[in-house]
Formats: sequence, C-alpha cells, structure tokens
Amino acid sequence: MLPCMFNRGNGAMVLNASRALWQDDNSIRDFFEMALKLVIGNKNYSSWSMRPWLALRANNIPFDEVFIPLYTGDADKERLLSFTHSGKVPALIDGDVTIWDSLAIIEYVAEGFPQAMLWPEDRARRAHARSISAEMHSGFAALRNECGMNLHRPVRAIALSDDARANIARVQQIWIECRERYGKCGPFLFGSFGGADAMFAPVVHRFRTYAIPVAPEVQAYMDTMMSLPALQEWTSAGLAETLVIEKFETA
Ligand SMILES: N[C@@H](CCC(=O)N[C@@H](CS)C(=O)NCC(=O)O)C(=O)O
Repeated sequence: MLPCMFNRGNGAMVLNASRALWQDDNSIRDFFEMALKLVIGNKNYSSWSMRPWLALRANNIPFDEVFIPLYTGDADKERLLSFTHSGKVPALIDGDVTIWDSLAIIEYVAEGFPQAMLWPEDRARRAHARSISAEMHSGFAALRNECGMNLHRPVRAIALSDDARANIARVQQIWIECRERYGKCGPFLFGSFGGADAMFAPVVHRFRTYAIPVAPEVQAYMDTMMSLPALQEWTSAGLAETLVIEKFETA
C-alpha cells in the first residue's frame, strides 16, 4: 500500500496553498483574478457546468463566473457562441485560451494549479482517477437521460430501465472500490477532494433526488460530498434559481 502522498488532510491546507500564489503579490493576484472566466449554464440543471466549477471553487482558485441561461432562445445561444464555437457550457476562458469541455477544463486547471492536487501524485492512482473520470465523461447515458440533474425536483423514485440500473450499479462499484483502496487517505474517492470527485458530483445529486437505494459505503461518500462547502454553495445557488427548463421537468 502506497502512503497517502497526495492527501492534503483538510480543505484549509488547500485554501492556504492556493492563496499563497497571490496573497503577497498584487500583480499576480490581479492576473489570476482577471484571467479565468468560467462560462456556465443554470446551476439547477447544468451538470457539466458543475464539475469544473467545483474543481475551481473547492480549491479557492479565483475565477469570474459568466452565467448564460440554457435553452432560452437565439440571444443566449449567440452569447454562448461568442465564448465557444461548441455552443455548449462549460467553457473556461484564460486570456486568449478557450477550453470548452468539462474534463479538459479540469485537466487545464490541474496543470495550472498543481498545488490543488486535482489528480493523485502517484502515477497508478492518477491513472485510476483519470479512468473513472473518463468513464463518467463518456458513459452512463441511460442514467444521465433518465435521471437528469434537477436540484429543484422533489425527491422521489421513478421506474428505471435495465440500462440505468446497470449504470447505477457500476457507479456504486467504482465508488466502493475507491473507498476500499484509498479510504485511509481521506473521505473522498482518492483521499482528498479531486478531479474524480468533481466529475461524479452531479451523480450524488441524481442518486439523492431520484431516491436511488445505495450501499452504506456509497451513502457515506455521498454525505461527504454533500458536506463539501463548494458543493453546498452550488446547490444553494441552483435552488435559488427560478428559471425552469420545461424539457428537463418531465421525470
Ligand atoms: N461533453 C461536454 C458536454 C457539454 C454539454 O452538453 N453542455 C450542455 C449543458 S449541461 C449544454 O451546453 N447545452 C446547451 C445546448 O446544447 O444548447 C462537456 O463535458 O463539457
């Protein structure tokens, strides 16, 4: 068993580490405060926006938030296209660099802010974290389609397809394996909060909102995620939104 090399112990240490970048130097602080813009959609619904937002906020990395409501018509779509030709959120703007995909943004942030330790230091663990993050990014279509993130939605179960149930079983398997292997290093998937936790964060809300029965270890991990201040901040802001996207209000 490798030691917990990447374990930051607690959030406060990370906060200090990222602050140390700029707290004594106004020009560096201004550069970081002005450089990063994260374009996001509705916090109530936009699970892809939530992931990089959490990776930044949980590590106290300064950024400006650009909110563009989704599916409201041509004007907002044009505004979104003015930031990214993908026409989708999230997008991170760093000066003249644009990154327009949730996982690519997390990778970019991990490179730019290595002290945030978004990926484990150990190569094998890092490969594990990237594998499950990529699996989340490219998979679980049935779960995502049938249980869309909707923070407003009253908690209640729905009938799910076999594919969605298989997705749920696989997510639980991923989380339990991480907790078994790295639980000694801290309460998140690889010890301290990282990119993999950010990638799975919306699934925590989906499991909760759709009253999905979960294993005790999975519930413990979900409780850890729900107590993360950055996740609470996103959730409160999402719940405060009044915009409704009808097509996401069906289930
Ligand atoms: N693979 C992309 C997916 C981005 C995506 O599908 N974003 C949705 C919202 S969560 C979007 O922007 N939809 C607006 C549209 O298609 O007009 C990522 O990981 O960032």
